Amino acid sequence: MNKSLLLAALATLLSLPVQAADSQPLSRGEVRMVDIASQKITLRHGPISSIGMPPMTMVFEVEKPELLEGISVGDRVDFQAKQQANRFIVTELHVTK
Ligand SMILES: [Cu+2]
Repeated sequence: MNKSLLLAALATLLSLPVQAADSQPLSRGEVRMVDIASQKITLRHGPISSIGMPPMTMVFEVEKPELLEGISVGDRVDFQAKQQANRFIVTELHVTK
């Protein structure tokens, strides 16, 4: 294998985790509490594969306050969350019909 092929193969390998993170499926949840003032939402959620979390009920921060617009207790939602140290942050949130 020549050097440029090797570099191309390496670049492909290195880019894989990024692509996998982008294509993570949304997780399912049900809204238990919405706290607009502190930008937090309590969800009873299913498994979150992107951060390896089993189903539970817990509080998340939201990345942007707009994510909480139109969200009510009892809504079923699809969402995406990320972990930053010991903080869990919702980055995407949609009510499912
Ligand atoms: Cu959890």
